[in-house]
Amino acid sequence: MMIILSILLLSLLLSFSSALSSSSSSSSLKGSPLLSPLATAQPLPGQMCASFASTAAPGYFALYNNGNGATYYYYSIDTSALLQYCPTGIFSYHLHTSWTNATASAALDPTGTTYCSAAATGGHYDPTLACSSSSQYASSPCGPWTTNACCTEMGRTSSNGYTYSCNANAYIAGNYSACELGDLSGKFGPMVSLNGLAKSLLVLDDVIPAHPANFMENQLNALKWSSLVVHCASTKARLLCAKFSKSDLSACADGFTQINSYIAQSYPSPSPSSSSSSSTSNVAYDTYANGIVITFFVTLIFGMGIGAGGYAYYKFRNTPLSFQNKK
Ligand SMILES: [Cu+2]
Repeated sequence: MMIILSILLLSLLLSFSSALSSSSSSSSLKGSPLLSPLATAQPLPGQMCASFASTAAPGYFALYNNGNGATYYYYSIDTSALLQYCPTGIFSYHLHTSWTNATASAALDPTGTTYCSAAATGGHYDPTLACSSSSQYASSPCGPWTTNACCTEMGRTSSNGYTYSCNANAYIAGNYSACELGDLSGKFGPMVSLNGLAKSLLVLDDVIPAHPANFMENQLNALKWSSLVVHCASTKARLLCAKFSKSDLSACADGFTQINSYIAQSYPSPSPSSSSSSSTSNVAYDTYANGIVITFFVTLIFGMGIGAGGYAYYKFRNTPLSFQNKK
């Protein structure tokens, strides 16, 4: 009997030591890949930045596509140099289809005829044919049509009784198809200059954004999106423009911090992609993993106890009565 108890005790000790080593190794394996994107400042695949740092209206427009269908925007632009050209201080802004400037990545263009012109930055990115008068397809054919503009062929022109009705209230309420994908001020409301600064009051959370696969840097072709153009809302004059970049993100660092903070607060559950996981979700993962390990070994020890009891009972039943009486 003493030999059996010694073997049981030894096996219990071995299972405890393996429990400790496996739980510590599992938590380190869980922790490191989830924490590494937070520890290093590597650009995330969906991050893009339109930097106005080189212009008289310095600032940035940060864009982050999370790869799961949502895109977030955050901007901050010193608008004091724009007010002389747009005294209302109210600006519209859009994703445009082109960026053909070889010498500049951004420009303040008071006449709107050089860097930000239609020839240089194209029209609004509009693959769903919402067709404002500034749509890329307001003047270009598409699909099977080769002569007339696509919006004309679709009957989406004012002369045909069509009204472009995109506005922020309707967009938030779910009327997504009313807006061109690139009409960001239509979706979220205009940029407003306060004391010479136009800044996001909130991170803008776009559920029907421009597709990242249709982004192309330095694009000459009018089918994709490449740039951000800021207009005076009352005159539509193209005052400020910049190309988006995937590689030069430094000007947008504060914007990405704001966006990451918003995502962590608004969507705290762990994401399938490790890139947007927060430290809170790591704690949840590790607690969950440790819970499984502890439950497993408690069950194992309980099962071994029942087994040992059953074996002792079996031995007792099968021991001759004469031996039992001697003990
Ligand atoms: Cu525009």
